[in-house]
Amino acid sequence: MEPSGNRRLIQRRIQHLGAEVDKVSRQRSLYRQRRRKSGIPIVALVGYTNAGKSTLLNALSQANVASEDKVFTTLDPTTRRIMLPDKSFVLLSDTVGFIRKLPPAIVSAFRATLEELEEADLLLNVTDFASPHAAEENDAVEKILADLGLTEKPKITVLNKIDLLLEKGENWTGEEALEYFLSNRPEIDKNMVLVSSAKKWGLTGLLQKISQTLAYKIWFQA
Ligand SMILES: Nc1nc2c(ncn2[C@@H]2O[C@H](COP(=O)(O)OP(=O)(O)O)[C@@H](O)[C@H]2O)c(=O)[nH]1
Ligand SMILES: [Mg+2]
Repeated sequence: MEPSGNRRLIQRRIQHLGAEVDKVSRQRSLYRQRRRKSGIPIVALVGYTNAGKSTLLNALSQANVASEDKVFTTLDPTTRRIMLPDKSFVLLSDTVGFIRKLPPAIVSAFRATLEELEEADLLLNVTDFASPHAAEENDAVEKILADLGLTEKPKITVLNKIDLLLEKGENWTGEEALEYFLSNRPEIDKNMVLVSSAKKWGLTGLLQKISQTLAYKIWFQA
């Protein structure tokens, strides 16, 4: 194909993508309104792409009766209503994964979806703890959160995929695995929660932490 024809094709493709982004933005803004109206605290999953955000969302909602509530699942496919151990509810919302270098053309579309994070009451920063690049990935996530003006949001660091860091061949239970890390990895502080979304380890601890953090926030705002 001659260059000009190619260019036209690309332009049309860009226009089409632009229209798609507008449509998605409108849809998201509708979801956002409905979520706000519900008055339920919003917890948003953030993190590097592939960290396990969607797996965690599914693991938490599978183990949770509240998430079967059809009204909420049809409200927004990326948001689930979850019951905390104190029997209160939160809306848990998935987001697109962050990556280090975004092409400028993608940034604006990406930002539009991330604007939703502004309304979140709490961020769960999901990290692939088994990744050899965990530190760089976390820096990239922190930088994007700073760019979005979200450094002041309450945040829990979720260290995911701990199952991949264990000796293979041994049959670990979730409790044994958590105990092992807490006694062998002094860098893990009390604002971090260890989980394996794949094995469903540490989920109750995470829900308790969410509950505590939200209670603390409400207490200080009152
Ligand atoms: N071994 C293991 N794999 C996991 C865990 N959590 C997620 N994964 C895998 O990591 C990959 C990325 O997960 P996904 O949830 O799509 O990541 P997202 O991009 O953050 O939404 C998938 O292949 C998951 O099955 C975990 O706790 N352990
Ligand atoms: Mg995902």
